[in-house]
Amino acid sequence: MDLRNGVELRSLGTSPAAFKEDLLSNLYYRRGTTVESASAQDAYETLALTVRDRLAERRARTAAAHYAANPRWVYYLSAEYLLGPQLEQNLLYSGTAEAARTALEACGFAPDEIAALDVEPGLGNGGLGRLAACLLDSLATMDIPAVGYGIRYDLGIFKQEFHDGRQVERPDDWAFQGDPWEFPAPDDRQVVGFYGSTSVVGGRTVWTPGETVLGEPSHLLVPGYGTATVNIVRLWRAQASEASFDLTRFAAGQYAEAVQDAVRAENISKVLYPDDSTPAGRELRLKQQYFLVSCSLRDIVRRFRLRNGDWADFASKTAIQLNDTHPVLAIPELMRLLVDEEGLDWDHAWSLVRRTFNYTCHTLLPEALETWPVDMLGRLLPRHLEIIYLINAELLDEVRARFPDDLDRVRRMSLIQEEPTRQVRMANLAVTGTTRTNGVAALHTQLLTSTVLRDFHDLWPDRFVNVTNGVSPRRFVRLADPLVSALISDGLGTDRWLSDLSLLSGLAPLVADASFRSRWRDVKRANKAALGLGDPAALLDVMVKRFHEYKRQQLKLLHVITLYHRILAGGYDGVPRTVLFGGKAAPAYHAAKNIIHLINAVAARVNADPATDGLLTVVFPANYNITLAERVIPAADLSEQISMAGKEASGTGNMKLSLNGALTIGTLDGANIEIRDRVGADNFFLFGLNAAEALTLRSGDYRPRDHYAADGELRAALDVISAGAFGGVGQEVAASLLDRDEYLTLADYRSYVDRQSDVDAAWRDQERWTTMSILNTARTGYFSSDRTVADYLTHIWHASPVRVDA
Ligand code: F58
Repeated sequence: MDLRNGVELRSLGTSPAAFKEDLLSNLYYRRGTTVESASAQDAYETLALTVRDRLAERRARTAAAHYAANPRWVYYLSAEYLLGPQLEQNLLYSGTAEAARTALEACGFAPDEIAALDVEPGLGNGGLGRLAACLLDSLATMDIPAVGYGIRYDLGIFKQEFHDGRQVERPDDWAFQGDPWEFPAPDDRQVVGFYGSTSVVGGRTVWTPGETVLGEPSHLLVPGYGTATVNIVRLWRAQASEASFDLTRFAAGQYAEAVQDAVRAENISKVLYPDDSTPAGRELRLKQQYFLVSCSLRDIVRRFRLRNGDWADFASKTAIQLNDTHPVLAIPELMRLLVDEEGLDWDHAWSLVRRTFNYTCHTLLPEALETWPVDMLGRLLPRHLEIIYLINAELLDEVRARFPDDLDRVRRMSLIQEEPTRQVRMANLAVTGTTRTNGVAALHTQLLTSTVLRDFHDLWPDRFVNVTNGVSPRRFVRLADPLVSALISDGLGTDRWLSDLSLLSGLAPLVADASFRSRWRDVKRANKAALGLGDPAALLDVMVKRFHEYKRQQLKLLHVITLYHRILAGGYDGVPRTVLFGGKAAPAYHAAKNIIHLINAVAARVNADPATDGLLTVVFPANYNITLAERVIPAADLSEQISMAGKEASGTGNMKLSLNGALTIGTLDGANIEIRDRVGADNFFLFGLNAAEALTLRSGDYRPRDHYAADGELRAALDVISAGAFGGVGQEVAASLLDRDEYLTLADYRSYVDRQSDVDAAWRDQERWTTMSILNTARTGYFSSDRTVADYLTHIWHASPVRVDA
């Protein structure tokens, strides 16, 4: 295939000399400067361009190969992507890391200083957004034709600062200098409607929006590892249409009024919502969701039409994954496009819609299941509400036919909640309008089908499947931990494990090799030293994740205070520890912010007390993000996965840490169960109630004060907090634990603290610990996102790879 219209283009070399030549040429022609006068920013941007060009060439070949194949596409719709820093990834995937370093040094630039200018696009809150990024990485690595669709927020997840120990949120203006990785695609812009009214013209419903906004796309490259495939993630940014600028008002000197409509339009993609598990009743968020869905579906249809003419083929060419309920308006939107705009009959359209979409659920918290006020949705999207009512009528007919006389079931399953206020239930719509609904870990799927989505499971058991989460071994082992990666490759005699993580099992026999164990220990030690927090000889005990009461950072803190008390009492027999916390709390989540504040207060006290010297240090670096995760995870010895059983859908930090050789202390929750099954009960510190026990306790007469009364160490820890030793915030936290303890922290305290003594015992025997650590890595190859994608392909997407010639 001739991609270059007969023109012989120079191929972009990856040797240091070729790289340097292009670097200098780009500096000159694209930045208009020279080595002598270039700033660090010039050097960074030029480096980015030089790397990007090499991937752009692969991208062009990928697009051509995909066009020729006319395959079934996988489209991932997600309101969030936590992509992580792009430079290091693109250097690795383009095979130019070494050449770039050599070339930069030859030009007199400091590679590390330049790499530090790479800003991560923080377009997500946490696990859900990072999972989306890992799946895109694996789709490209596995040569699956795929596009990720999302929103190009001007402001990503807020930057966290601590002021007197309190979390303060600062805007994350991540692209303030322009993002060198971004490819604008203005030709593919879309017009999105809101508000207005519907009418019937010639038998077809017509929606006449009252307001329109432009969606401007740009994309980032998503290279595969060890393959020529480069996919894209296309992000939409809201732009005011020309008509929204009011020239009459401007002429009259009303400058603010002249642009107010334009400002309102552009607010749609202004900021990522930082809420965690609280349904945001904000119209702007609903607008964001529809904006994403409307732009993306029109783009998908445009792409379908490039090679296909018959709507009957749409579902066989298109698999759209809905990442949680945020893009679920895609279901009524595709119905609208097919029925109102394309003139398909309802039943044909519904069959295509159902065969196109699938839905991933990421929660078990009933309060996190999205609902939207019927009034608001009907005002913003009048036609979509009509369509939702039509879908609901068919759903409820089916429920009544299957379960006659079960009125309560009909009420529960309806897409519309009636009491106490009328709301559209997005999860119900998602299950109804898709072929498959998946949970993200075995326990999660089992609990989904037996609790929150039980009625739907009764009606359509075959719609439900489990797809356990996974993480990218490229990002979270190779890039995060180059030292352990080199050791693994050395031990296995190959680096093929990077695209076939099951090969890690070959490390297991090496636990018998004393020199391998000693090198493993040295790597861990070096990673801790590089992190620079606490003594590298101490056990690094890590709890990194969003702050939420169900995740129980407060339990970890009670343990810290207990250790502190033991030290003060003299005769402390635990091992030296550095306890590291990392994570953000939603700005409006008062209780979670209190816990952050309290941790900082305890850390200040513990660290300032000479009694703890060499025994206990508490660190809490601010602004945990992918960049920081890549430094913390390879250094960790102990991974804290201590949520109340039955609450964490899966977790992915648990996988990243175990894969990097940290041992887990955890409950039987989420994917912890599957991790423990694989690494073996002897290599995992289990504690606490299981999901069934937790449920029973919570639904009975749970009395946290009984635990307080019965356990001297727990009492002592809560007493100092209650007494205000760490400020008023501690009193609030203690009161909430003693009076409610919604997440059974006190019930699990003794089991947790005792299990931590087993951790100490294991750590004291460094040979034993190292063996356990290596076995964690050797046995967790299953948690590669490549395996996750393989599962989605088999059970849900049914799409095949398209190879791009190297
Ligand atoms: C997480 N959800 C789950 N939500 O909590 C975690 O167990 C799971 O491993 C992960 O998804 C991936 O499946 C999560 O991260 C969010 O970030 C919400 C996004 C929308 C706003 C509210 C928070």
